[in-house]
Formats: sequence, C-alpha cells, structure tokens
Amino acid sequence: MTIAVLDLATETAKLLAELGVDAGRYHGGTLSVTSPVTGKEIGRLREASVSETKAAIEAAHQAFLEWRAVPAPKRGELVRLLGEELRASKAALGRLVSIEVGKITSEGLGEVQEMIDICDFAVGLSRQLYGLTIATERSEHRMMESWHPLGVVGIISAFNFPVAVWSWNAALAMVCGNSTVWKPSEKTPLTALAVQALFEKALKRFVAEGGTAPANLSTLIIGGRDVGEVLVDHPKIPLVSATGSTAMGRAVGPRLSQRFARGILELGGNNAAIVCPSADLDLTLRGVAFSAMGTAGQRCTTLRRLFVHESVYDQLVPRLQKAYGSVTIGNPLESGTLVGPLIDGQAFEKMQAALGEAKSAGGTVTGGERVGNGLTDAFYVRPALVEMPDQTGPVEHETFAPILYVMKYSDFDAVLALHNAVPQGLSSSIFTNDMREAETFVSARGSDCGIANVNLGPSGAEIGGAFGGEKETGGGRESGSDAWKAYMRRATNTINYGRTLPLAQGVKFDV
Ligand code: UN1
Repeated sequence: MTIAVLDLATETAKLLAELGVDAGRYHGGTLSVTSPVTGKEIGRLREASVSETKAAIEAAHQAFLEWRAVPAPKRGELVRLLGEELRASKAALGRLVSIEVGKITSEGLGEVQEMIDICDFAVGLSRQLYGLTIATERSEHRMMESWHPLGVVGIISAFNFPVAVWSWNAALAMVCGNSTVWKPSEKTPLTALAVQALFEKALKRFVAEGGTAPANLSTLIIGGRDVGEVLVDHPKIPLVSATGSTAMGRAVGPRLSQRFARGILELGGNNAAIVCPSADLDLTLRGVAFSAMGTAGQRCTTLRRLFVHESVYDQLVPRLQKAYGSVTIGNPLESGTLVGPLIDGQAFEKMQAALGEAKSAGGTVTGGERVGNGLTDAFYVRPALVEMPDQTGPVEHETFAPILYVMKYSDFDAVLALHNAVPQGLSSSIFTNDMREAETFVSARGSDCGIANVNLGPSGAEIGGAFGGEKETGGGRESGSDAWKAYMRRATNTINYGRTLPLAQGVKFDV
C-alpha cells in the first residue's frame, strides 16, 4: 500500500514553510504530533507554561483596550485581508488539514473554504452591528441599545475541525472589537501555527496599508489541559467558546458560571435522521452515506442514528449495506478515497468497545473492522452499519467514529419521540416528500435540536446559519445569523433631551 512510503514529515515541513511558519516552532519540544494518515511523527512543539499563558492573557487584554477603539468597519478590513490570505493559501492549508487530521482532500479544502466564508460574513457584519431604537414612555426621551466590544475571547477547539472553528469565533470576535486567545487541540497544533502565521501576514498588510492594530490581538497557546484551565478561570476572559466532548463541557461550564463568565459550548452530538415512506431513496442514500461515513464519522454533526420506516426498510438498508461494503477507505490524500483514518488508536478502541456493546444489546454489525495497511499506528476502519432492535446502550451515546445505528419504525409520532429521547441535541434531519411530516419535524413539536434539516443529512452546515445545539450539546451558537451578539455586551441607553424629568411608571418624586 502506498501509505507506508509516504514521508509526511518532510511534506509538512514544506507546507509550514510555505504558510510562513518558522521552522523553530515545530522542531524540538515535548508535544509530539503525528499524522493519522501514517501514524508517524510530523512535528514536535514546545508547550506554553501556565505563567506564560497568564502573561499572554494580560497582553491580550491590553490589545483589547486598543482594538475596541478602532471603528468596526476598519476592524472588518483586517478580517477581509485574513480572508485574502486564506484564499491565497487554500491549497497548502487544506493539504495540511488533511495531513494533520486525516480528512480527505475535498474536506481539507472545504474546511478552509468554511474559514473564507466566515471571513466574508464577518466583513459584512462589521457594518451591521446594529442596536435597536425602542419607543419610550417618557416625552423628550430616546431609548436605544448599543453593542460594545466584550474583552478577550478564549477559544478552545477540537481536533476534527482544527481551524474552521477558530475562524468562526475569531472572525466574529475581531469585528466585534475583541482580542482572542486560542488553545487548539493537542492533536492538531500544526494547522493552528499555520493559521496564526496567516493572520500575522494579514495584520502586517493591514498596518502597512495604514490600519491601526495592537500587538497580541490574536494569541495562540499550544498546550494541554493546564493551560486550557487558565483560559477558563481567568478573570480577564469574559467569554470562552469551547468545542469538544460533553465531559469537557461539564468541567468548563460550572467553572465559567462560578465567575459569571459567558460560555459558548459546542459539545457532543448524537444526530439522527428519519426516513419516511415517501422519501426519495436515491437522495436519502447519498445523504446518509456522506453524513454517516464522511470525515470517518468524526464530525460533531455526523449521522449516528437512522430511523427507517418499515415500508422502505428492506429497500434502503440493503443498498446502504452495499455502500458500506464498497466505500473507498485509505489514504485520504489520494483522490477517490472517501473515508480516511480515525484520529488515533484510542478512537479505534472506543469504536470497538461501542460495537461490542451494540452486539450485546442485540445489534447486528456489518463492517467496523480495521482495514490493514501494514501500519501499526494508523487506524483505518470500515464504517459500521449496526441494525438495532431498539434505541438502547451505545445508541444513546456519542462514539466519535463511523458507526451508524439503524432502527425500524412504524409510527411517526413514536419515532419523533424516540428521535428526541437522547441527551444530546445538535443536528437532525428527515427524508420525506410529505409536507405534513416535513413541517412537523421542523415545528415546535418536532426535532428538539439546534439544527433540523429536510431532505439532506445533518452534517455539513453552511456558515450563514447559527451553529450549535440544545441539551447536552451545550446550548451555544456560533458562526452565522446573530451569533455575533454573544461576542459583545449590550447596553440600554436612555437619553433625556428635555428640560423636565418625567419618571417611568408615573412615579412622582418632587424634592
Ligand atoms: C464540528 O464537527 O465540530 O456542519 C463542526 C458541519 C461543519 C462543522 C462541523 N460545517 O458538519
């Protein structure tokens, strides 16, 4: 197999140099970074200490104090330039994402496209940070709300979208007048170094073209849990946006509330789709295949539960089994591959454990085995399709691997209840051509998730919508729509332009 002979360390070094990262940043140090493609080391980084992190947050706070005074459309210009750098480096950064995460080529590039899209969105937003003018009950008064910059925004991101999630947060935070401190996953620090270098390039251009920007506007902290905790507990970080497991959110959430800080939590998903009797089965097959097997099942929006109506079960499920049996698994850097590796051996162990539990709970497993390629430390698996008698055991948990649990249903209301009966609430979809079913699914009594789609899978959201979910998914919203409001503080202002002082609610207080 060709993967065995790949020299990804050399290619990584070349890409990092092309992206403007100093070689000293990824040689030496204690943090070893491996590519899941080969399981071999591609870089070594020095980790920041707790005291360095604290100093970086203080410096970021100073940056905020200056940046908040720069008019928002000018702040938008910096983000526009970042978007230009990303456009120019899309191929190199996309390739680096593929090497560091193991995403197939089009998904590595797609991730960078997502960054470009949010930059465009944020540039437009930089002229639209609107507040309302509100009717007041007092004469010669005006009442309005103003949106002001908030402070240093902490960003904690996961391995599976190592750079796009930073951009959703950073592009908005920056046009909103904030500085950012970013702790990426320890599994994917190289793409973070590259993004930081591109940001610095954009910043240089911004300043050269007459823009005013402070040092330390965007800070990257490479490190583990200890530095993440500094971000979570630091009084000069009023908002932490954290993406990761529900367990991580359970630790982060209470610590933020303890000090009355805000959190945008993007945690686990256990996303489902319902396939109804009238569904277009060709379209459904494609939608399910991408959502369940794409990114080797390692998106927070990955399809994990599939409810199929009994009248179409025997038509759809054999076709799905065929797709699962024939999907191309292997080197994600090769065109034609659809499923790359799992991130590491631990992910593989968790997948096998979940499949074992599924069997004990009466499930019939197709696939799920390791696909041999002679590499001991790279973990390629055949995606697993598991027919389950009901929604029990591992079906109720998120396993970050390509496992699709398939269940048969007969009654629409009952399946809706089952759909909502898990603790997570990120994304969902229904495949139907029945208007009543579709509308019910997206109505108040339908899907209880933050994302509910009709005739497409639950993954692969565009940046224009607010992204996030309910229940154990954490409740945060980032990216499009009015998610920007979480990155600003709102002030209600009442202005008396008269010569008398009428009090609200008719209160009299004449001294
Ligand atoms: C994630 O997996 O953390 O909707 C984010 C999607 C992507 C983002 C996923 N746009 O699948």
